Amino acid sequence: PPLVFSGVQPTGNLHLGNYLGAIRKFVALQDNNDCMYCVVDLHSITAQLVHEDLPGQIRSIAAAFIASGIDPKAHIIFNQSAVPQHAELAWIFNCVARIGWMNRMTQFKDKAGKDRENASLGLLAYPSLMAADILVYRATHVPVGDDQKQHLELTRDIAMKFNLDYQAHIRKGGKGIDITVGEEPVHAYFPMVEPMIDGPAPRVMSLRDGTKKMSKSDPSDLSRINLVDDAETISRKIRKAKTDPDGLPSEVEGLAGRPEADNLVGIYAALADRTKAEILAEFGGQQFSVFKPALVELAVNVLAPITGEMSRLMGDTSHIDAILRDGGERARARAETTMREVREIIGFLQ
Ligand code: AQP
Repeated sequence: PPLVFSGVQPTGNLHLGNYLGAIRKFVALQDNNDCMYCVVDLHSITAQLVHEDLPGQIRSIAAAFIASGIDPKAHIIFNQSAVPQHAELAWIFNCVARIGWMNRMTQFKDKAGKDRENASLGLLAYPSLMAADILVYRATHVPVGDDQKQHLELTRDIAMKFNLDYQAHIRKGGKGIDITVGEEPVHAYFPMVEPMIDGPAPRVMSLRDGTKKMSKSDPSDLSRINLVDDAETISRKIRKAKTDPDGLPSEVEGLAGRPEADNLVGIYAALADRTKAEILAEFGGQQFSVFKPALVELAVNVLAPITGEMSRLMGDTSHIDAILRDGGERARARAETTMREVREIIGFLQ
C-alpha cells in the first residue's frame, strides 16, 4: 500500500484548522494505506527554543491522534526526536538544498518577521528537516493543510536534486526506481511526493478575519476553536464569528468574495464529510442565525468525544508513552534501512 507520512508540531493547543486540515484526513487514510503520523518535536524548537512543558505537549498531540481514531497498532504514531535518522538526513538535505530556496519560503518570512538576521538557522532550514521526515521513509503521500504546499514543492525539489546529483551512484547501487519527471526518465532514489491538500477546508480561516488562517499564534482566542474547548466555548466562538449581513447562497459560486461565509460553510462541510455544494443545497437562502446554531451542534458532536478521550488519555500517560516508544522503534528500523542506502549512495564508509 502507499506510504503516507505527516507530522504535527507540539506547539500549543491544537485547533480546528489542524484537525480539519490534517488529523481528520490522517484518520480517513488508514483503510487503504500504510500510515506514519509523527509529533515533530524537532521542528517545535525552530521558532521558540524553550518550551515550558514539551513532554506534555508531545503527549497531547499523540493523544489527539489516538482520540481522533488513529490505530497505533495498524499504523505508526511516534515522535520525531526518537528517530535520529530524521536529523541525519536533514543534514544531508541541508547540503542538497540552496539557501535561495529557503529564503523564498513564505512560512520562514512570516515567522522570522522583520528581524530575519536574528531568526534561528533551524527556522531557515525547517523545510529541509520536513523533507527528511517524509523521505527517510520514502513516503509518497503527505496529507497537510494548504499552508504546507510550498514546503512540499521544496521537498520534491530536494528529492529531485539528490536524485540527479547522485544519478550515477544510485544506478551503481541498484537501489533506485525508474520514474519520469515531465518527459525525462530518471533513476530516482527518492520518490516525488504527492501532497494531499484536497477537501472542503484545506485552509481553515480565523473566525475573526476570513483572510487570515486559523493559527495557534493568533493572540485572539476567539479566532480559533481549540480541540480542548468545551461545548459552551465552541458555541460562543461560533456565535461571535464574523460574518457579512447576507444570507447563505444556494451555490458555491455565491461564496466568492465572502471569505467568512466561505470559511464557515467549508468548516461545516469538512466536519460533516460532505461537499460545500451539498451544504448550500441544504442551507441556501437561510440566515446565519439559522446556520450558526447548526454549525455549533455539528462541531460539538464531532469534537466533544475527541476532547473527552484526549483528557482521559492524558490522565495516565503511561499508555501514550508506550505507544510512542513502540512507534519510535518501528519507525527507527524503517528509517535506518533508508539511511544505510543513502550513506552508501553518498560514499560514507559504514
Ligand atoms: N488553518 C489551517 N487550516 C488547515 N490546515 C492547517 N494546519 C495548520 N493550520 C491550518 C495544518 O495542520 C498541520 C499541523 O500544523 P503544524 O504542526 O505545522 O502547526 P502550524 O502550521 O505551525 O500551526 P499554526 O496554528 O499555523 O501555528 P502558527 O500559529 O505557529 O503558524 C499541518 O498539516 C498544517 O498544514
